[in-house]
Amino acid sequence: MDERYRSVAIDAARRAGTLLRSEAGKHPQISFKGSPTNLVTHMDRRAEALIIEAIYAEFPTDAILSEERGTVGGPSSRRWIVDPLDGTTNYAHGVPVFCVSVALEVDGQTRLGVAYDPNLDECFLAERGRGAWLGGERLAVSETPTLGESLLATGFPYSIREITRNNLAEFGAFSRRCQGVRRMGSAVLYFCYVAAGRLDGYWELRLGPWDVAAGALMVEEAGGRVTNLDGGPLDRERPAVVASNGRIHDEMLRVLKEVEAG
Ligand code: 2AM
Ligand code: CA
Repeated sequence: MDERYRSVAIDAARRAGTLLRSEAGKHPQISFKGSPTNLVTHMDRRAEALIIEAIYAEFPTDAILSEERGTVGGPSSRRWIVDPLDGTTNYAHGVPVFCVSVALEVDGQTRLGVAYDPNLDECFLAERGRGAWLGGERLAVSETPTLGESLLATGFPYSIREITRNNLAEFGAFSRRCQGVRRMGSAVLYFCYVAAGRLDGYWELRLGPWDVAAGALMVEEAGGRVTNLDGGPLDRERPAVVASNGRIHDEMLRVLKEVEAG
């Protein structure tokens, strides 16, 4: 991947994250996207504008898919996928667990992923075929061999109040079988933590493409495995995901199957 793509992605994610952090805790203006649990703040939009402008300044003919604006520009073989603020609910409540995610797809394949956590000043980078990195350190998934010894994470869909398959049964089943299930509120950071070996696995039933693009590459490049709930490839538009160190993956899939079967 050309050096320029990497530096634009890192620079845009870092600048947006720094902006978010500098405004954090200052009573954000909150509005709702279709349901009372799906929040957006004016800061999601300010961070998004900064990233889109940074990409367009360098690559004016590229397409961009970003969470709040949808698709802009293109068509082009290059598509940037942006979540300007992953962890909006945390942000709106003043909890310092959120990040910025920028990925680049070429001909439908993710090539580059950056996730920046401004609270810990951690910038995660993955490039297809070149590994996943945190600063100068190459990331590798954990070697935890069994579900019983593992630490997992998950999240719940915004439609939790309306739908029956809302992940609460799965949450219970995994909680009884592993060392703990964390629920931090940022999908992108879960992927990064699986890549870094901090978590052994992560699953979630309903995400957007911007929650997954950079993170899934991060886990794969760190030697882990990312699939849908059946063990197959991700649905790119409406992904349901299981991401793990690989070793506990089949056990995780089996638990999901058992819960689905009732
Ligand atoms: P967000 O903060 O960018 O909205 C919570 O488990 C995590 O999953 C957050 O990263 C949140 O992203 C995302 N998320 C939760 N429900 C979602 C849904 N229905 N569609 C897309 N992303 C979702
Ligand atoms: Ca978001």
